[in-house]
Amino acid sequence: MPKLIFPENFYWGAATSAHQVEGGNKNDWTEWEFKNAQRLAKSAHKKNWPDYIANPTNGEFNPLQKENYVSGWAVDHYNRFEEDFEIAKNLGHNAHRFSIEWSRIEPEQGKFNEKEIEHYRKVIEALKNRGLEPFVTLWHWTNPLWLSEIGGPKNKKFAFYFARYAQVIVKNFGDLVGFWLTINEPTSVIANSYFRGVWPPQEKSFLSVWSVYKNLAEAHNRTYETIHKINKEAKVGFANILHFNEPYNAKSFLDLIFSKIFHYFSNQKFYNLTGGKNDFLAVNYYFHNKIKFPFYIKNENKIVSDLGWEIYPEGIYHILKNLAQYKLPIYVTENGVADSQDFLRENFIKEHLRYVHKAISEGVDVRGYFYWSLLDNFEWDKGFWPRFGLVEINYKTMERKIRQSAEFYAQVAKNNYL
Ligand code: IFM
Repeated sequence: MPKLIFPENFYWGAATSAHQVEGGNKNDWTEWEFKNAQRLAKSAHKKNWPDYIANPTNGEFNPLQKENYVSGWAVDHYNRFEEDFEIAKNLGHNAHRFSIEWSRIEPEQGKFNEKEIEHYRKVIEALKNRGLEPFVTLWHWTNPLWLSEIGGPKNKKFAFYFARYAQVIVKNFGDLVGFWLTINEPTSVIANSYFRGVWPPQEKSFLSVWSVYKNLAEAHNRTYETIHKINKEAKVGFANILHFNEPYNAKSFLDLIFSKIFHYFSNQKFYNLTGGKNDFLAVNYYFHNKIKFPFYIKNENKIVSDLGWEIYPEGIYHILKNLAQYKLPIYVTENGVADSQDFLRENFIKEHLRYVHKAISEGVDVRGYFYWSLLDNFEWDKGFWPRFGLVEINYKTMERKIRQSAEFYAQVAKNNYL
């Protein structure tokens, strides 16, 4: 393969989110985990798990244990962020995406915790001191308890509360942060929390779906203005999970129509609601869907992750090509694989980057790539067993071990070529 050189000043990094790595949080997810861990472990018994997942050799979390489903101390990143950023720096990263935990900053409505603000200042400084550009997410799904008690993102005043919290953050860190992501993957929350009813607050309601689309978009739009009032130079966007959707049978009218409807709701609608208030586009890419009427998503690929997710690197190319129409800089803010054995990860990264490069070579303005995730972490309702990290975590000792695929990615990042 010829050398694939990436643009100058390309950002190479990895991403995390507060609830998944910090540990010691107290929010709507932690409450839900305590109430649902037993049920989740019980329903895992209905599945046939490969031995390496049901009985991991290190004796750590498996899907059949209820402890797997409680985030608890997560990977103790709250206390070990310096160590983790040192690893990222040594792996050649020059950027890092992380999120601020709203429930720490505003544990009671309208009362902002100076100590936690100070904590995140240290986090941001720790990145900057190591030459890592911070990409800061303001909402990666978790809500303070006072907010979830009044409906979370369903509450009509959600946008007001969110912009108020964002203002506090940006006033404090506006001098240090150039890239802000308001909302992470709005459609993941809409689909899983309000349509399929599998995440808190486990609703299945079209009315809720509708109001959450509206309120999250309004939260983004208000916050876009708020951030720019404080810092004109700041770049603001939201992280959109984009699926590459195709009809299962291209000749079937119904498959075609349904794939277009699915595409609209999963990829397009939220963007339209933000009405151009984006300084860049942030793409999280994981899925290729073949849509078969009635709404059946067929996954045919033989190579799948530990979570059974299809690996389809070409999809990222089609998505990036499609985004070129908006004429905005693009960052891939998540792309990763659950692979506890580290069998697939190197090739996963290589192939996705090959397609990112193809898009760039055809004129698409992609300026960065963030692997999901820097560390193994708490994968929401699946718990700890899926392992996405470049760095393996021993959950008993919290020891960090760099995976071989991380060394491969480090070479790409250091060389700026594949
Ligand atoms: O772990 C999640 C992350 O929080 C959001 N994007 C997808 C990842 C993998 O499921």
